[in-house]
This record gives sequence, C-alpha cells and structure tokens, in this order.
Amino acid sequence: MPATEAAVRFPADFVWGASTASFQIEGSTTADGRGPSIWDTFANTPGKVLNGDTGEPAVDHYRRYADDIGIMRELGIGAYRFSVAWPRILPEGGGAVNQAGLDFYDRLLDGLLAAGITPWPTLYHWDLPQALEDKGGWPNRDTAYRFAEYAQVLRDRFGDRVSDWTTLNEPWCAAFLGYADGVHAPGRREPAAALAAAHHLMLGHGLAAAVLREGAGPGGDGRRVGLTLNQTTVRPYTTSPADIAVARRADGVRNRVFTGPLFRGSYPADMLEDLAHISDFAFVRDGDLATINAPLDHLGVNYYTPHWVSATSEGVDPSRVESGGDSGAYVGCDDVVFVSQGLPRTGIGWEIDATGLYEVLVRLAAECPGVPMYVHENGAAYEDEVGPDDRVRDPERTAYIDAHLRTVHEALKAGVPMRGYFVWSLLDNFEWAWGYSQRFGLVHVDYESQRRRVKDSGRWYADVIRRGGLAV
Ligand code: GBH
Repeated sequence: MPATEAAVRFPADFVWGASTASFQIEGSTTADGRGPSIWDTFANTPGKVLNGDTGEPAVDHYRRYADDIGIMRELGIGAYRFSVAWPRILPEGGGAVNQAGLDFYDRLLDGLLAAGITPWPTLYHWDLPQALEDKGGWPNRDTAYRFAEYAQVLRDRFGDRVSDWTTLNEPWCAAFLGYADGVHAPGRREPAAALAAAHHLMLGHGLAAAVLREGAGPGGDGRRVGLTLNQTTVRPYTTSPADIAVARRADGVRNRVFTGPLFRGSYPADMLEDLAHISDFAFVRDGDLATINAPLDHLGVNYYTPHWVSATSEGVDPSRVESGGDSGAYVGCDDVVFVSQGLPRTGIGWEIDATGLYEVLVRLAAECPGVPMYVHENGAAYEDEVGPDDRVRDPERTAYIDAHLRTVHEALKAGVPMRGYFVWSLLDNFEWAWGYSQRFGLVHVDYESQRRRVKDSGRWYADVIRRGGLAV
C-alpha cells in the first residue's frame, strides 16, 4: 500500500531503476585476469582526463558490490542497470574466456535476484578490450563479430537468470566522442572512421541481439533484447530556412544515422548526401541493414540536455554562442553554431530543459510503434558536499529528476509506451573525461574512505518508488 497518495501516479508495473556502468564504478582493473580496455589506456594518458583521474579505484564496486546491493534494497530500487566489462570476460577481446570475470557477474546477479532486484545488464558501455582497438577498434568490421561472440559467452552463462538484455549503451558517444571528437577513448579524431565505427557498432548490436535471443524459451518468450540510444533534440535557433537546414543536417548525424538503419533498414538519403565529402559508406555490406533492422523488444533512451543550432553567429547574443560541449562530435557540422537558451544549468554545465525529453520520447515512439520504452539514464551532476550533520543536501538533483519524471508521465498520457525510468546514477562515479569531479549519484561516495551516504535525492527517490509516483 502506498504510504500516501501520489498526485502524479505511474502504472503499478512501472519499473523504477538506477543505472551504473562497469568502468565508472568497478575499479580492480587488473584483478582476476581482467585485460586492459581503451578507457584504461586513455585515462592513463596524461591530459586526457581531468586531474589525471583513472579507473582506479573508482568506487571499488568490484569488491563492495554486496554493500551496493544492500543500499538498493534499502531504497526499494526495483531494477538495476549495470554493464559487463568485456575485458573481464575476454581479456584479449576474443579467444580465451576468463572464468574469474564471469564469476564476478555471477555473484552480482545472484545477489540482485536474492534481493528481489531485476538485473538489466548492458553488454557494452564503452570499455572495448584494448586488444581489439589495437586491431583497429570499431572502425574495423571484425569488432562487430567479436562482439557477437562475447554476447554468446554471456548468454550461455547468464541466460537462465537475465530476461532484459541491452546490447549497446549510446553508440553515438562510442562512435563520435571516441573516434571523431577524441574527447572519449580511444581519443581518435577521424571523422570517416567514426562513421564506420557507428555502422559496426550497430551491426554488432544486430548480430548480438540475434545471438542473445537464441535458445530462449518456447516462442522466444522470457528473453527481451534492446539497446540504449542517446538521442537528443537538435532545434533550429530561429525559423529561418538556413537555421532549419543546419538543424536537419545536425539531426542527421546525431540521431537519424542510428534510427534510419534501426527502424527503416536504410540510411537517410539527405544524410548520405550531406556526408558524401567525408565518407562513401562503402563499409555497408549486403545484409547489414537487415541485421540492424531486426525488431527490438525494448528501447532505452538516455537524455540529459537538448541542443539548439544556428547557421550563423550573426544576430546571436555572444554569451549564447557555445564553444566546446558535444559540437566537435557532429561530423560534417564544423560550420554549425551551437547556441544556448540561457536556461539554468546543472553543475556540469548542461542546460536543464525537460521538454527535450518529451520530444525525444514522442518521436521515437512514432518510429517504433508498440515497442516498450524505458528512460535508461537521466540525472544531474553537482559538486555535492557532506554537511556537518552527515547529510548531503542536493535539492537541485531532486528537482531535476522530478521535472523529468513529470515529462515521462506526460509522454505516457500521450500514448508513449513508457515502461520504466532509471536514474543516472546509483552512485557517484568516474564521469569519463571529467574524472571524479562531477557527482551524479543518488548515493554520495567519499573517495578517500569509499563510505557511501544516501543523499537527500536518494531518500526522495525511495519515497517516489514507495508511492508509485510524485507526491505533489
Ligand atoms: C551518459 O553519457 C553515459 O551513458 C554515462 O556513462 C555518463 O556517465 C552519463 O551519461 C553522464 O554523462 O554539449 O555540453 O551540452 C552522456 C553523454 C555527454 C551526451 C554530454 C550529452 C551534452 C553536453 N553526454 N552531452 S553539452
């Protein structure tokens, strides 16, 4: 029974979750036979990650996973989205399987199930085995086949206990932040290779999805496979034809480069034309698009902030012209001006605008009618501090999550099949190029002692879960 009535109520079977990712929390990067990943190499290269932070010791989750399960149980979290570190399972990317790596996820899964928490593993959250990058990484087609082999190892070991599988987290980041902008591992700045990487990631998704479904119960029931996209709105700054044209172009390389193959089995013609001077897309082989276009059982959406673009900085308030951000990852968009709206920002500098989430959800629902959808990540980073009374007061994070949950509810009312919401993140953790400087957790981690403290937002989220919605 709900403690109190919820003013904004979600369906009784709505999934309330929290997310993490292997490299961001585990630490123990050389323990029990784990091989190096591209993020180990990248973070250990001076100048790549803020303050020289690395994946060690992260939040020591590899050793403290049982405590972390206990915290989730205490908060009433129903589903835990985590990722499996490929280099723990296949230290060389392929070939010999490392049993000790499998054993860790075995313990984690059993602990989650015993605590009544549904596991939502993701196969790839950016920690590619370095051995595969040494052979060319995602721009090399062979990586997609190695990914499918890895999927088979996980299916054979965990298929009895995992129903909800996710192949990739945010292929856009893996391809374009990693291979075009270079702000993420492996730090390459090769626009044509980034387009090939995007294709091979999606090919890997399609091949792995087929493998994961194999051997499921009669009719394939009980095993669901999807992927997680981080689509975002790319809005024209004004209604001028020039602004509308750059928004279409940027939307192509940010969003439709994935949804075209995934939902229609083809790349958008205008995008191919826009990018013709960068790539001829000769990496697309017969059958690839059909492999990628196979139906999904669920779709995960990660959302943080929208983008506004202009064809010119003329007439734009100079304080609204953005430099940096994600703009370097928009292949073929060097001339596009990214513009801010002057809205409040989270601690990491991203503008807060939940209407962008609504647009993303409605658009995706129209592209894959009837496919159950989940927000797989949403949350806000701040430099939280522990108060003298041991509390972490983070009302901004609570407000951010509250606003975005209202948006999810609006989308539900508009007929979008929203089935769940996962906060990014359960724990403060390694925020990629930002190192440990930005805290996204519902749970504060003291990086000296590794002590965990549930933040005010975590207690608030526990209350939302108990109520099945928002109190006011
Ligand atoms: C996700 O990436 C990741 O899946 C997760 O691992 C990560 O910790 C989490 O989100 C928080 O970053 O152009 O300046 O407005 C998110 C990748 C990077 C995409 C920032 C949106 C907006 C920055 N995001 N980007 S800006």
